[in-house]
Amino acid sequence: LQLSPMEATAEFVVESPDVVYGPDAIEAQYEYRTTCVSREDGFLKVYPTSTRFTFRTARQVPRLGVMLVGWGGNNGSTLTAAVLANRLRLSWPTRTGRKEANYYGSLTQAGTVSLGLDAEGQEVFVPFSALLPMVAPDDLVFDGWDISSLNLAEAMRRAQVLDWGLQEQLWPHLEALRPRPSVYIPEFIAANQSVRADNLILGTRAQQLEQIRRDIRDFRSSAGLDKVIVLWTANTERFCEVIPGLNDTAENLLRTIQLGLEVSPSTLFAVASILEGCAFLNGSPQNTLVPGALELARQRRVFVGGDDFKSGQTKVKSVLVDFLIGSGLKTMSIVSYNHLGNNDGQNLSAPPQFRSKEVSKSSVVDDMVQSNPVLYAPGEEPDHCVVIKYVPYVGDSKRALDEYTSELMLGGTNTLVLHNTCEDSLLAAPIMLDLVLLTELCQRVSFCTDADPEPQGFHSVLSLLSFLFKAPLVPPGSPVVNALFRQRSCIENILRACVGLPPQNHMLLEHKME
Ligand code: NAI
Ligand code: DG6
Repeated sequence: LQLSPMEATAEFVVESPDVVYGPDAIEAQYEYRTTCVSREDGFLKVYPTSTRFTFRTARQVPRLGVMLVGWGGNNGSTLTAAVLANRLRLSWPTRTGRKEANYYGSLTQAGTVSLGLDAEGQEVFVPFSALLPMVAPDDLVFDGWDISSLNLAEAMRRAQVLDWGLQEQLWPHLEALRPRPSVYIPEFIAANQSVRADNLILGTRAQQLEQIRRDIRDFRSSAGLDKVIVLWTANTERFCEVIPGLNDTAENLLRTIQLGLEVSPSTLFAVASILEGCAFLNGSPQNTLVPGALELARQRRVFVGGDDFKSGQTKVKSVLVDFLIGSGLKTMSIVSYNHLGNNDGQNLSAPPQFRSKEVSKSSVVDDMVQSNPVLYAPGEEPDHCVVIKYVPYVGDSKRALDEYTSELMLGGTNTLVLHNTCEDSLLAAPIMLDLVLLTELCQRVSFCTDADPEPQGFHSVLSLLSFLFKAPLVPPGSPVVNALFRQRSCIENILRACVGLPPQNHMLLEHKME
């Protein structure tokens, strides 16, 4: 039997004097080579630079708990079901044959990286998850909150995402899981959501904050966890106004909560998580992480990430427009229609919630346009239109139709039309998984440079997660990258750096010589 390189081995060690595998940590010396550009006398001067980093990655993988806000929604119930189905190695009959549980759609679980060339000059691939010690998704422990009291089995049935044969097997395992009561402030989500709001934390904003914090502590201790990560996958809220004195600084935001002034439920959850030292990730488009929340995260050295899972249409857009503009074609119009019939679609049928989604879906080509001053004059950008309609019959099976029109040379026009149909939650769930696994890994990485030997972690705004978000949050002053494969390379190359491997350069010079 001829084993492919991937089948033969998934584990590897880096044999280098720059990499030390200690009992507690992997330590790698790494030369970060980049360039610095300066504008001098109307001329661009480019200076190659090099900085020596030491990366340290703790090897001990913790027992990790994940708390989902919106646990009983389509994404929340689907992710929980997916992990259980994998843990239990479930299979079930469908009209096209038996299916087995897997983690398709997850970068860490189903993606691979090339380690280099073997003696025959062929690339050797390993699973992404083999790059560094990561929590195994089957070992995750779930808990969470929902304004709807249905248990997770009933929530799975309401979502109508999974095949019946799988639902039946999962039912007894999910039935015992019941979302904790949550914070419902009707003006932040669509009025059509009020019918499911029967599981609520009452009291003042300050009391609600304290209850969420108690919930996190209770989960951590009752499940015997080392760490908890909180992920917002509840309904899209309307944007909240950023107002000086209200939510612009950590101090003002905490005072606002104490005084019971306006704060969104998602921001309350973010503040509670940060105060409990738990990373908080925002899977919806609204501006949960207001400046005050970002400052609090920085003060407490807690990771935050957002916004809005990048799952389907936007993911394709961040590849396609990169391809078009990267190839020198001038994209002039992008029109994206969606229709879907799940509860997310119903909530988005209200204008303020749609507006949040429209903003995050529309921002995703900015970096590609700005990267090409040959094609676009300053301030010039393609027309970009986003439409979302609620069509109950199609349920979670979202339809996305896109039209891209670009200018070719000599007055030509190129129009591309795409139609994508898929279960929205089956795209989102593996992304949620990657978010928590990568965030947890980043919590175990520290680094220092020769110039600054004091070990530090990544910035509290974890922009390494950009691959997984439509509107990536980045530290102040940092460029926002939307192009999908630049985002993927960022994750891959930083993880490679942690084991002393050079960035993936795709040059394959070995094969370009006689
Ligand atoms: P869903 O509507 O099925 O689930 C949301 C859940 O949140 C519901 O069970 C609802 O009762 C609950 N909820 C609402 N307000 C809450 C609160 N304050 N506290 C606790 N629970 C609350 O929606 P779905 O499909 O699961 O999507 C969840 C979020 O993820 C939405 O904001 C959606 O826009 C976003 N998203 C979804 C993507 C996908 O592909 N499915 C991709 C990108 C973002
Ligand atoms: C309508 O587009 C509903 C939305 O919640 C999307 O399904 C979700 O944001 C996924 O969007 P995309 O563009 O990543 O497929």
